[in-house]
Amino acid sequence: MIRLYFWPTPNGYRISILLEELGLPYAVEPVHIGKGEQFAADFLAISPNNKIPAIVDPDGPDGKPCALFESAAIMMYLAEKAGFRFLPQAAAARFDVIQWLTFQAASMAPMLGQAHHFRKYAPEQLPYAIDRYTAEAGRLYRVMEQRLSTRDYLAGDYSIADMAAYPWLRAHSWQGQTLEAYPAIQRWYAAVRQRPAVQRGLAVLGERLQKNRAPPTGAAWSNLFGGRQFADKPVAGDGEATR
Ligand SMILES: N[C@@H](CCC(=O)N[C@@H](CS)C(=O)NCC(=O)O)C(=O)O
Repeated sequence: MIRLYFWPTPNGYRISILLEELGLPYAVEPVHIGKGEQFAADFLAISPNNKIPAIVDPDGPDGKPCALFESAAIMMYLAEKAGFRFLPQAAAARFDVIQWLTFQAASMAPMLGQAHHFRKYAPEQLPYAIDRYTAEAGRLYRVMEQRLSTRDYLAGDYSIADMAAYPWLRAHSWQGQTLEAYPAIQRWYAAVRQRPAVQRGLAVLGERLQKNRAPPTGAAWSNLFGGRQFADKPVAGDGEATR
Protein backbone atom coordinates (compact mmCIF):
# COMPACT_ATOMS: atom_id res chain seq x y z
CA MET A 1 0.00 0.00 0.00
CA ILE A 2 1.18 3.54 -0.73
CA ARG A 3 2.58 5.31 2.34
CA LEU A 4 1.84 9.05 2.49
CA TYR A 5 4.24 11.11 4.62
CA PHE A 6 1.97 13.90 5.63
CA TRP A 7 1.14 16.78 7.90
CA PRO A 8 -2.13 18.76 7.54
CA THR A 9 -0.83 21.74 5.54
CA PRO A 10 -1.75 23.07 2.07
CA ASN A 11 1.02 21.12 0.32
CA GLY A 12 0.12 17.96 2.24
CA TYR A 13 -3.56 18.24 1.33
CA ARG A 14 -2.71 18.24 -2.37
CA ILE A 15 -1.79 14.59 -2.09
CA SER A 16 -4.48 13.46 0.36
CA ILE A 17 -7.09 15.03 -1.93
CA LEU A 18 -5.65 13.33 -5.02
CA LEU A 19 -5.43 9.93 -3.31
CA GLU A 20 -9.07 10.30 -2.26
CA GLU A 21 -10.10 11.34 -5.78
CA LEU A 22 -8.29 8.32 -7.23
CA GLY A 23 -9.63 5.91 -4.61
CA LEU A 24 -6.15 4.46 -4.14
CA PRO A 25 -5.60 2.80 -0.76
CA TYR A 26 -2.96 4.57 1.33
CA ALA A 27 -1.57 4.64 4.85
CA VAL A 28 -0.82 7.99 6.47
CA GLU A 29 2.59 8.39 8.13
CA PRO A 30 2.34 11.58 10.22
CA VAL A 31 5.46 13.78 10.10
CA HIS A 32 5.02 16.41 12.84
CA ILE A 33 6.96 19.29 11.29
CA GLY A 34 6.58 21.47 14.40
CA LYS A 35 8.33 18.75 16.46
CA GLY A 36 11.12 18.46 13.88
CA GLU A 37 10.21 14.97 12.63
CA GLN A 38 11.11 16.11 9.10
CA PHE A 39 14.79 15.98 10.13
CA ALA A 40 14.76 12.29 11.06
CA ALA A 41 17.25 10.30 8.99
CA ASP A 42 14.65 7.83 7.71
CA PHE A 43 12.44 10.68 6.48
CA LEU A 44 15.35 12.58 4.90
CA ALA A 45 16.20 9.42 2.97
CA ILE A 46 12.81 9.81 1.28
CA SER A 47 12.52 13.60 1.27
CA PRO A 48 16.00 15.19 1.26
CA ASN A 49 14.53 18.73 1.31
CA ASN A 50 13.05 17.98 4.78
CA LYS A 51 9.50 18.77 3.68
CA ILE A 52 6.21 16.97 3.47
CA PRO A 53 4.53 15.61 1.40
CA ALA A 54 6.37 12.49 0.29
CA ILE A 55 5.26 9.01 -0.70
CA VAL A 56 6.62 5.51 -0.86
CA ASP A 57 4.93 3.17 -3.30
CA PRO A 58 6.08 -0.44 -2.73
CA ASP A 59 4.70 -1.27 -6.19
CA GLY A 60 6.37 1.39 -8.32
CA PRO A 61 7.60 1.34 -11.94
CA ASP A 62 8.83 -2.13 -13.01
CA GLY A 63 7.35 -3.51 -9.79
CA LYS A 64 10.08 -1.89 -7.71
CA PRO A 65 9.56 0.37 -4.66
CA CYS A 66 9.47 4.05 -5.50
CA ALA A 67 9.99 7.01 -3.13
CA LEU A 68 9.07 10.54 -4.20
CA PHE A 69 9.12 14.04 -2.73
CA GLU A 70 7.81 17.36 -4.17
CA SER A 71 4.03 17.57 -4.39
CA ALA A 72 3.85 18.23 -8.14
CA ALA A 73 6.03 15.22 -8.97
CA ILE A 74 3.94 13.06 -6.63
CA MET A 75 0.71 14.26 -8.25
CA MET A 76 1.92 13.46 -11.75
CA TYR A 77 3.15 10.07 -10.59
CA LEU A 78 -0.11 9.08 -8.90
CA ALA A 79 -2.32 10.39 -11.70
CA GLU A 80 -0.31 8.42 -14.26
CA LYS A 81 -0.20 5.30 -12.07
CA ALA A 82 -3.99 5.37 -11.82
CA GLY A 83 -4.25 5.31 -15.62
CA PHE A 84 -3.90 9.00 -16.46
CA ARG A 85 -6.78 10.21 -14.34
CA PHE A 86 -6.96 13.98 -13.75
CA LEU A 87 -3.92 14.16 -16.12
CA PRO A 88 -4.71 13.47 -19.77
CA GLN A 89 -2.51 11.06 -21.68
CA ALA A 90 -2.59 13.05 -24.95
CA ALA A 91 0.48 15.29 -25.02
CA ALA A 92 -1.09 18.71 -25.68
CA ALA A 93 -3.72 18.30 -22.95
CA ARG A 94 -1.19 16.73 -20.57
CA PHE A 95 1.21 19.63 -20.86
CA ASP A 96 -1.63 22.09 -20.38
CA VAL A 97 -2.27 20.44 -17.00
CA ILE A 98 1.47 20.28 -16.24
CA GLN A 99 2.01 23.99 -16.92
CA TRP A 100 -0.82 24.98 -14.58
CA LEU A 101 0.36 22.47 -11.97
CA THR A 102 3.86 23.94 -12.23
CA PHE A 103 2.43 27.44 -11.90
CA GLN A 104 0.87 26.30 -8.61
CA ALA A 105 4.03 24.58 -7.36
CA ALA A 106 6.61 27.10 -8.52
CA SER A 107 4.77 30.43 -8.35
CA MET A 108 1.62 30.37 -6.28
CA ALA A 109 2.54 28.18 -3.29
CA PRO A 110 5.96 29.75 -2.62
CA MET A 111 4.67 33.31 -2.87
CA LEU A 112 1.48 32.65 -0.91
CA GLY A 113 3.66 30.94 1.69
CA GLN A 114 5.72 34.12 1.98
CA ALA A 115 2.49 36.11 2.40
CA HIS A 116 1.52 33.76 5.25
CA HIS A 117 4.94 34.14 6.78
CA PHE A 118 5.11 37.92 6.83
CA ARG A 119 1.43 38.53 7.56
CA LYS A 120 1.00 35.81 10.25
CA TYR A 121 4.26 34.42 11.57
CA ALA A 122 7.04 37.02 11.39
CA PRO A 123 8.08 38.24 14.85
CA GLU A 124 8.22 41.81 13.51
CA GLN A 125 5.68 43.56 11.31
CA LEU A 126 7.70 44.46 8.21
CA PRO A 127 5.52 46.70 6.00
CA TYR A 128 7.73 46.30 2.93
CA ALA A 129 7.54 42.48 3.07
CA ILE A 130 3.82 42.47 3.91
CA ASP A 131 3.03 44.84 1.04
CA ARG A 132 5.25 42.96 -1.42
CA TYR A 133 3.80 39.50 -0.78
CA THR A 134 0.21 40.70 -0.46
CA ALA A 135 0.57 42.49 -3.81
CA GLU A 136 2.20 39.44 -5.38
CA ALA A 137 -0.63 37.24 -4.05
CA GLY A 138 -3.13 39.61 -5.68
CA ARG A 139 -1.22 39.52 -8.96
CA LEU A 140 -1.22 35.71 -8.95
CA TYR A 141 -4.92 35.60 -8.12
CA ARG A 142 -5.54 37.83 -11.13
CA VAL A 143 -3.67 35.36 -13.36
CA MET A 144 -5.96 32.58 -12.09
CA GLU A 145 -9.02 34.80 -12.39
CA GLN A 146 -8.32 35.52 -16.04
CA ARG A 147 -7.70 31.86 -16.80
CA LEU A 148 -10.87 30.71 -15.00
CA SER A 149 -13.01 33.35 -16.67
CA THR A 150 -12.89 31.34 -19.93
CA ARG A 151 -13.01 27.73 -18.63
CA ASP A 152 -14.42 25.78 -15.71
CA TYR A 153 -11.09 24.57 -14.33
CA LEU A 154 -7.47 25.62 -14.78
CA ALA A 155 -6.82 23.22 -17.65
CA GLY A 156 -10.41 22.84 -18.89
CA ASP A 157 -11.45 19.66 -17.08
CA TYR A 158 -10.92 19.19 -13.34
CA SER A 159 -7.31 18.07 -12.91
CA ILE A 160 -4.37 17.77 -10.54
CA ALA A 161 -3.68 21.49 -11.18
CA ASP A 162 -6.95 22.39 -9.43
CA MET A 163 -6.20 20.00 -6.56
CA ALA A 164 -2.81 21.70 -6.12
CA ALA A 165 -4.39 25.17 -6.07
CA TYR A 166 -7.40 24.67 -3.84
CA PRO A 167 -5.71 23.99 -0.46
CA TRP A 168 -3.75 27.25 -0.80
CA LEU A 169 -6.72 29.36 -1.81
CA ARG A 170 -8.63 28.16 1.26
CA ALA A 171 -6.27 30.41 3.22
CA HIS A 172 -7.06 33.48 1.07
CA SER A 173 -7.64 35.71 4.08
CA TRP A 174 -4.11 34.92 5.31
CA GLN A 175 -2.89 36.23 1.96
CA GLY A 176 -4.86 39.48 2.25
CA GLN A 177 -7.33 38.38 -0.46
CA THR A 178 -11.11 38.23 -0.58
CA LEU A 179 -12.82 35.91 -3.05
CA GLU A 180 -15.56 38.45 -3.79
CA ALA A 181 -12.94 40.36 -5.76
CA TYR A 182 -12.47 37.37 -8.08
CA PRO A 183 -15.83 36.06 -9.38
CA ALA A 184 -14.38 33.32 -11.60
CA ILE A 185 -12.18 32.03 -8.78
CA GLN A 186 -15.19 32.17 -6.47
CA ARG A 187 -17.24 29.95 -8.83
CA TRP A 188 -14.30 27.52 -9.26
CA TYR A 189 -13.69 27.46 -5.49
CA ALA A 190 -17.29 26.51 -4.76
CA ALA A 191 -17.17 23.74 -7.38
CA VAL A 192 -13.96 22.22 -5.97
CA ARG A 193 -15.04 22.59 -2.35
CA GLN A 194 -18.24 20.57 -2.79
CA ARG A 195 -16.41 17.47 -4.07
CA PRO A 196 -16.65 14.65 -1.48
CA ALA A 197 -13.06 13.51 -2.16
CA VAL A 198 -11.79 17.04 -1.51
CA GLN A 199 -13.61 17.09 1.82
CA ARG A 200 -12.20 13.66 2.75
CA GLY A 201 -8.68 14.75 1.76
CA LEU A 202 -8.96 17.84 3.94
CA ALA A 203 -10.09 15.74 6.92
CA VAL A 204 -6.90 13.64 7.03
CA LEU A 205 -5.20 14.09 10.43
CA GLY A 206 -7.80 16.77 11.20
CA GLU A 207 -7.47 15.90 14.88
CA ARG A 208 -3.81 17.02 14.73
CA LEU A 209 -4.63 20.51 13.47
CA GLN A 210 -3.54 23.29 15.72
CA LYS A 211 -6.78 24.62 17.14
CA ASN A 212 -5.92 28.28 17.58
CA ARG A 213 -3.58 28.56 14.57
CA ALA A 214 -1.22 30.60 16.69
CA PRO A 215 2.26 31.21 15.26
CA PRO A 216 4.74 28.52 16.33
CA THR A 217 6.95 29.29 19.31
CA GLY A 218 9.99 27.77 21.01
CA ALA A 219 11.17 24.47 19.52
CA ALA A 220 8.47 24.60 16.82
CA TRP A 221 9.73 28.01 15.69
CA SER A 222 13.29 26.71 15.58
CA ASN A 223 12.24 23.63 13.61
CA LEU A 224 10.21 25.56 11.04
CA PHE A 225 11.71 29.02 10.76
CA GLY A 226 14.71 29.28 13.04
CA GLY A 227 18.00 27.76 14.08
CA ARG A 228 17.23 24.13 13.44
CA GLN A 229 15.65 24.68 10.02
CA PHE A 230 18.77 26.50 8.88
CA ALA A 231 21.41 24.47 10.73
CA ASP A 232 24.13 22.88 8.61
CA LYS A 233 23.25 19.44 9.89
CA PRO A 234 19.84 19.62 11.58
CA VAL A 235 19.77 15.89 12.39
CA ALA A 236 23.06 15.48 14.23
CA GLY A 237 22.90 15.52 18.00
CA ASP A 238 19.47 17.10 18.19
CA GLY A 239 16.93 15.22 20.23
CA GLU A 240 13.84 16.74 18.63
CA ALA A 241 13.38 14.15 15.88
CA THR A 242 11.12 11.51 17.34
CA ARG A 243 10.29 9.32 14.36
N1 LIG B 1 7.90 22.40 -2.91
C1 LIG B 1 7.46 21.53 -1.85
C2 LIG B 1 7.08 22.35 -0.64
C3 LIG B 1 6.70 21.49 0.54
C4 LIG B 1 6.61 22.29 1.83
O1 LIG B 1 6.86 23.49 1.87
N2 LIG B 1 6.22 21.60 2.93
C5 LIG B 1 6.14 22.24 4.22
C6 LIG B 1 4.74 22.11 4.78
S1 LIG B 1 3.52 22.89 3.72
C7 LIG B 1 7.08 21.52 5.18
O2 LIG B 1 7.18 20.32 5.17
N3 LIG B 1 7.78 22.29 6.04
C8 LIG B 1 8.68 21.72 7.00
C9 LIG B 1 10.06 22.33 6.91
O3 LIG B 1 10.27 23.23 6.08
O4 LIG B 1 10.94 21.90 7.66
C10 LIG B 1 6.26 20.69 -2.35
O5 LIG B 1 5.48 21.21 -3.13
O6 LIG B 1 6.14 19.51 -1.95
